[in-house]
Amino acid sequence: MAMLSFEGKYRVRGGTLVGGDLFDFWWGPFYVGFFGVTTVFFSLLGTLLILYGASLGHTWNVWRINIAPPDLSYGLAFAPIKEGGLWQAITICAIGAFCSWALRQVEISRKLGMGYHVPFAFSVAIFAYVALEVIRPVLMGSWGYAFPYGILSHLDWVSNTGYQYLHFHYNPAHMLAVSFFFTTTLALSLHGSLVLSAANPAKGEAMKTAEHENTFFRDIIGYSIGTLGIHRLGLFLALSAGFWSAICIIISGPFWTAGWPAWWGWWLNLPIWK
Ligand code: 07D
Ligand code: 07D
Ligand code: U10
Repeated sequence: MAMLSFEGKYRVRGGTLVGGDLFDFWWGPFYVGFFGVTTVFFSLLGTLLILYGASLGHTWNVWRINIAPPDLSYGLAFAPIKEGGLWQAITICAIGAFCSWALRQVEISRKLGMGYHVPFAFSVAIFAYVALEVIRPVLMGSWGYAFPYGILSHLDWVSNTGYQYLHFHYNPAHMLAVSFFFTTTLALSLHGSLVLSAANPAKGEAMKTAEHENTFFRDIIGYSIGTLGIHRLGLFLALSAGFWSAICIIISGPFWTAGWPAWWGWWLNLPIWK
């Protein structure tokens, strides 16, 4: 079915979580819905606040614009707008916008009668963000532990935070997250190249089938995970990468305060070495 006639069929009312029929319409290609309105509201307000924050700073160089969280001395209190309060307001807008976006994905999935895999997946990214900006700072008792909004300044934060634990690569959850990120790209390159090799043949040649794809992997490694299975695996790998990232930063500080190399002391202390 062509895209346009399909849209004509499915663009009917229903499936909304909030607001009933009120925002149940499309604006050009975009579904609006209650959460489309809240997305627009939070992202517009957040962007305006970032621009206001930039205007208070020393530079309009986009790489160097920086909106920092409050000083550690404010703890978990609200700070004056020019001393981190702006960062707090932007963070509320960001969480509002990300959650609205996820709920808009839920409404569109419901309209289409599809599973909630996409909003679930996006929620893991939101979890990683909330881990950095809310969960860890709250556990450590100050908003000052969160990362600042700025292209280069947020990189400085990652580097500084990493070196506070001497050698962040020794964080076991960071190891898991990094390995899952690497495996995700491996899986996507295997899948992308396999599908193209079968489904996009040279001119004049017949398109190959899923059987060819199965057989390729059976021949080369003795096992094929199957056409549905590779998508399940891909989703699992990518979500695990995000999940272990969130864990690796939540445990740094609240649950482990020494350098990460020292964590591996448990290995040296195993009774079998005595
Ligand atoms: C390709 C989808 C499109 C999205 C894009 C990002 C903005 C920010 C705002 C100036 C894959 C749009 C960018 C809206 C502009 C202001 C105030 C997604 C794609 C193109 N980072 N990070 C980048 C964010 C964190 C780290 C680039 C966001 C953590 C490192 C971009 C967040 C840590 C490096 C960016 C966030 C961290 C980057 C490219 C939120 C650990 C790089 C991103 C909300 C996760 C790379 C100069 C990309 C770079 C980079 C955005 C959080 C580490 C500016 C929105 C604190 C080490 N990050 N980041 O392609 O070149 O994502 O930096 O959590 O090397 Mg970052
Ligand atoms: C947080 C982004 C969420 C985004 C959302 C959406 C918009 C809209 C609009 C485009 C999580 C935003 C959308 C704004 C845009 C339009 C229209 C994703 C988030 C909700 N590290 N490290 C990680 C590696 C080192 C350190 C994660 C590798 C050093 C610290 C990942 C190496 C030191 C932290 C990772 C390496 C160090 C991390 C990041 C190599 C520094 C974290 C991915 C090869 C000296 C961070 C939760 C991630 C983390 C993190 C990889 C090196 C420190 C596993 C491969 C040794 C402090 N590192 N790292 O989390 O876990 O994405 O954050 O050397 O905090 Mg690391
Ligand atoms: C996949 C796939 C597959 C496909 C695919 C894909 C995965 C099966 C079949 C998809 C993949 C791709 C297309 C590949 C490329 C993708 C990437 C590399 C990922 C990264 C993507 C990007 C960088 C693009 C990002 C773009 C975005 C997010 C779009 C930006 C959107 C907007 C600007 C509008 C959003 C719309 C909203 C929020 C709702 C609708 C509302 C409006 C349009 C505005 C109208 C507003 C109102 C009616 C409300 C009024 C507003 C109010 C009240 C607020 C006012 C507030 C004030 C303060 C004034 O597997 O194979 O193929 O294709």
